[in-house]
Amino acid sequence: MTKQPIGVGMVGHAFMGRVHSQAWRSVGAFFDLPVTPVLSAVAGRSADRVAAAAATLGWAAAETDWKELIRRDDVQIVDICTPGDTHAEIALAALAAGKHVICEKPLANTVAEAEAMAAAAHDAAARGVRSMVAFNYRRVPAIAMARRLVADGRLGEIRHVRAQYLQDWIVDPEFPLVWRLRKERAGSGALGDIGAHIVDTAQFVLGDLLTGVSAITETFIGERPLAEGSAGLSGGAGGAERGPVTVDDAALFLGRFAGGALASFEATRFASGRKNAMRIEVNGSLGSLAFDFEAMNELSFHDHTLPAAEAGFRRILMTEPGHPYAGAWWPPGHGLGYEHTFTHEVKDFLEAVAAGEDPRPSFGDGLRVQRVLEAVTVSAADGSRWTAI
Ligand code: 4PW
Repeated sequence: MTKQPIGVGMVGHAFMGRVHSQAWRSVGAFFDLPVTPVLSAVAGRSADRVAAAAATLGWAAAETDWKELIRRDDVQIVDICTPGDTHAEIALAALAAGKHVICEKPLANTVAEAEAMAAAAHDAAARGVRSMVAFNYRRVPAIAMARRLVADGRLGEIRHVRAQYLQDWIVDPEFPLVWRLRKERAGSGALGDIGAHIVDTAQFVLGDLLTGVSAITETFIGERPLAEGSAGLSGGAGGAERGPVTVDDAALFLGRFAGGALASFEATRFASGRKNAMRIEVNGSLGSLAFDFEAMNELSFHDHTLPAAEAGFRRILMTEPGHPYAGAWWPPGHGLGYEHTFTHEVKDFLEAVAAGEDPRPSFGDGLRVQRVLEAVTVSAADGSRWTAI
């Protein structure tokens, strides 16, 4: 049976645009979807670069103005893969034009922008227009499994959450001042870029919300060489001139969940040797679980109801057909990678759009994360004062 095509238009074609393109291209080959995504057009500021990206990444057309992309009749979904300073304007315009929107994280650079986006998304949903914020780690099989174990009561009462996101790509003081290190583009540093992921992941796994935080943040390297056309995490050349780093290099905070769990969070780009260690450990009255993205196909689980002599953390390989998403891919033991989390994300998004349902995480979920980020910033600026969310 021929499936209804649905046109996608993507804004931005750097790191996130490349990984989203891969997801849109491959999702229909692995999941039996109610609709078929068509890679209609990609938008970018430079005509040469966006044309090259369209050819390489598989988009049928290229636009140099995202407003033109939104206007296209062959675009029903707008996928926002740009830095945070443009999210609100693009998302609001797309929703107003009746286009479904998937937007990279963090949802926005400020709470005010996120509020406007969540309100517009709420209104649009009443008109059948859907939106989602791209917290892709929810779609790691082990993270989805962790949520399932908590929801099924296998961990009992949740007492502790320990979440970390550790990277090391700016340890070198000569690493250039890329957009992720500039507040006017990124909103914040490690806090919004990677701290947002562990806040969302912890709230997702627990099915609970943070109610307050106490934080410290630090910028270890105050000045860096100005970037010369750098591509983000991979750096690129730095010029002779220097400029100020205007975001945090690291953000650490304590938090309290509504359900009573105590949490600690650590987001840093200065954990030398740690490349993309997105980790979470949850301890409950009946058991514990632990995950590290650097071994993303594994989930560790301790069943505290077993006799002490038999209990202890055991490693579960997340590649069985019964594990979330895993059955669509390879035979047991053959593992998934970073890119699959985005394929799962667009799969869930397309299914929700086709079913006329609101996908999660919603812009409202993104706003709640934004409020946590804001509370962390306020607390850190005020001697770690306890700050309610
Ligand atoms: O979303 C995050 C990015 O902005 C990712 O999870 C990792 O950190 C990879 O790049 C950055």
